[in-house]
Amino acid sequence: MNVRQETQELLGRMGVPAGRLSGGDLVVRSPVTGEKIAALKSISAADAANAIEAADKAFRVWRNVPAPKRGELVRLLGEELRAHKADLGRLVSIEVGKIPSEGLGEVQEMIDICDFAVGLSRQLYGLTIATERPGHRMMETWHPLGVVGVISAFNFPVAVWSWNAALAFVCGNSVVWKPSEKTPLTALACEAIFARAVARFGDAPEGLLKVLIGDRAVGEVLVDHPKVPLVSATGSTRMGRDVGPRLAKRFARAILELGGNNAGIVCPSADLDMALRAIAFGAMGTAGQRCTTLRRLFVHESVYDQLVPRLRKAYESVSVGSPLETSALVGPLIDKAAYSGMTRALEAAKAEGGKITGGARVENGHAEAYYVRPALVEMPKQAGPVLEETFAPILYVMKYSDFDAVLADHNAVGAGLSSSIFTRDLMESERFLSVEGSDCGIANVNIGTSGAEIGGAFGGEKETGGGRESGSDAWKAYMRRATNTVNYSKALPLAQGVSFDID
Ligand code: UN1
Repeated sequence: MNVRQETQELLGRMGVPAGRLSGGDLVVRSPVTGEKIAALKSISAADAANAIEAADKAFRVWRNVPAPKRGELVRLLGEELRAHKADLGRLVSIEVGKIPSEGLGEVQEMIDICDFAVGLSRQLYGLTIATERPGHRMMETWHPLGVVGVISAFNFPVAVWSWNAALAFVCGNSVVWKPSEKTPLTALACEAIFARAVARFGDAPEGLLKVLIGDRAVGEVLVDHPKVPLVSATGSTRMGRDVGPRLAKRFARAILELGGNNAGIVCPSADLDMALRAIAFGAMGTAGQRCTTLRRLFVHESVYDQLVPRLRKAYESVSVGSPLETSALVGPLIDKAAYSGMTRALEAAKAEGGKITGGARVENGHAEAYYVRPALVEMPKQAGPVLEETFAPILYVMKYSDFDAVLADHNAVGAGLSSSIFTRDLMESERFLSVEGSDCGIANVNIGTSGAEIGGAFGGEKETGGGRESGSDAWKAYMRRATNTVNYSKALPLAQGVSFDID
């Protein structure tokens, strides 16, 4: 099987010419085999700034297009994604190493957000508000914002872009996208697919979407550019600590979607068959490389000995292998650095008394591909690496006896993205969802931490960054709100009863 050739064919079918794939400085490898599949040219800082200027020009035209008409462009984007779902899903598998159903699932998530955004394009509502003054009317108007910068991570290389872009476009904005340097090919594919939608739409301004291929320096141009009023950045907490203050310094808005250290609690009344399946997908799916991956599991002492041996068995038997050639459930890690991070965390866990099942590297005949068996680590307590996010398939399991104590442990980490509880006891589930319960942006009952639908707002608290993307009213972050007070009377009453009468 020739991965490089297949990559070229897939990209060709989606509209990316082969000439763009070679001769550049940015080497792209497939984690499936470790082989080089492209070498793209990085954009210079000056050209990145020019791209932002072009996107700003496009914004000034696009903002005047009625929102439902803007929705039509996103509807066409959804159609093009449907038409190219198989190819783009396969390319996600090649570039990220996702198993086929997850590669396709990622594209489905893009289609779903397009559908959502089309409906939203007729629902960008503001309030009307009772005023204290006679003959006056007060209302809110939501206006387009400007150029929306999107910085995306390797693990959801296209879906996260689409959550931002689909909303940004219907909200009247243009988009400048800096994809992860580990996954620029899927970004080029999206650029080409979007260009098809634009061609069918007819009169969209040039520059509505700009893709900046390059490394951190290119991302910095986007973060620091005065014509970018909002940057939505997905990645590590370390990245967010850099990006957040830079945006704050110039009073730009940030949507930060950073690390997660997501936990599940299995209570005495839990349906253990269901919990087992949810835990397996949450912890081992996507080779542990979702920001919503289940990383910590608290199991009540009364069910620990029923559940954990079954989990161990699942870890021992899960299939690990090439997502392109086998039906394995666990594909490769993204690169060597991810593998080293996993090894380091497992060593640290061992030093803290952790008992490890799995975790070894799986040879697959490619020296530069990093396949591992997912690791289940039974820990005596929550300490050391359990408190950190390691972007790899490691699940730390701990025993608990007291519900209040486990809620405290649940929340005693830096990140606050996703969480779940398995219980049939209403008081436990409601307490978990209450203000004293999970402190995360996502709190679930009897389903796992990962695999959220686009209809809800996606994001988390604390070191996860506080941003919300995708559904619900997340669109409001992509627009600016004006409060309008209109006087249709002949008098000029001042608010709060103030008098200021000039002759
Ligand atoms: C991410 O890992 O950055 O909820 C996003 C989920 C997916 C998105 C994950 N819908 O797992």
